[in-house]
Amino acid sequence: MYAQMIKSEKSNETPEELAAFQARIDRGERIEPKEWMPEGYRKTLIRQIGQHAHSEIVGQLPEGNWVTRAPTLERKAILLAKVQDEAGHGLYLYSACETLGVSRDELFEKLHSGAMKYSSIFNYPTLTWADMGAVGWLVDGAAIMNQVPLQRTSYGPYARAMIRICKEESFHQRQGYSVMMKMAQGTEAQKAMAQDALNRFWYPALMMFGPSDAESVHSEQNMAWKIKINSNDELRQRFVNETVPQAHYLGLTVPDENLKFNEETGNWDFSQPDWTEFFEVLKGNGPCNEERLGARRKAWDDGEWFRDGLSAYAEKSAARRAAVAAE
Ligand code: BYC
Repeated sequence: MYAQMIKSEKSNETPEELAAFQARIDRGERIEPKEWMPEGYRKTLIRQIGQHAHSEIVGQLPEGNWVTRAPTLERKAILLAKVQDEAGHGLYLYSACETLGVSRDELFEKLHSGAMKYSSIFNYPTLTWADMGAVGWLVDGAAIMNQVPLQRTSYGPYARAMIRICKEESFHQRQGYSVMMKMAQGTEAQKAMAQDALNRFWYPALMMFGPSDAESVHSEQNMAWKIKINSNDELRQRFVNETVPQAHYLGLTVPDENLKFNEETGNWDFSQPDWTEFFEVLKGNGPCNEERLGARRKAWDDGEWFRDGLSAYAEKSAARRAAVAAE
């Protein structure tokens, strides 16, 4: 019903309404679900929040891969908690997305058909235990860099979901760094595994921030609407500045020959990732795209009996309540 309400307002967008909406954003006001919003704002939020929710759910897969093979009971318990947190993040974000008039079933259908994306990073494999360290340290580290500013995003439900998500992501980043520390201070073989994980995850982590500002399609409008607070390149640079000293502290080498501290700018100069590879991954041609989507489609199909059971129970209960009310 809410979706219909929004759609019926869509054709009547006037320049005055759009200007008034922009003025609210510029004053730093939060936009809440039942308030008027331009159709473009609603659509881009569904795209970004939906993609983010899918990333959390698909992001469980590469880590779930290591739950049964964690080296100690303690590491296993920590990893399990982290993977469960990701499911929770997905649920907050799907709920935030639903307030925009799209159903969860529609979002899943779009994920399964390939019409909606999830973060490129999850199309890379996790080959060794050290990858659990690299994912926590670099992938969650990049996610936090992107998501902390999103706590101030203009759409209320998204901004509020981000507050809790960011707290949990900090724990995830710490657990990753702790795994890396243990490996980096271990035997030569363990240190080599940690270095190998850094080598494989460094550039895919840089890709998480999206294409360069010059190639970004949505940045300008999304920044004007405060759906996005910082540009892709800005956040990527911040991530490199924070992460390089952490790699040095571990005694590991960032796999970039051009990495150099720039005294003038105060930033680390670094090499760009291979953007051709990035766009290929987005098109579905990454190393694990098929496996990841296959796992999600299978989970959906395998869960059909359970969803049917829930709906049948809900229908029966509603009918019983109606019968009681009619007596
Ligand atoms: N992967 O105009 P642009 C996590 C697409 S992980 C896939 O710059 P925008 C987690 C983009 O969608 C992180 N696609 O886009 C961590 C657009 O294509 P469409 C999840 C990407 O939206 C550990 C096109 O490229 N976080 O949470 O302004 C464990 C042009 O890009 C990527 C979020 O999603 C990518 N890396 O900026 C578990 C944060 N980059 O849609 C989970 C919220 C770009 O027009 N999202 N594209 O077909 C954002 O902040 C922004 O959406 C992005 C991209 C910075 C990602």
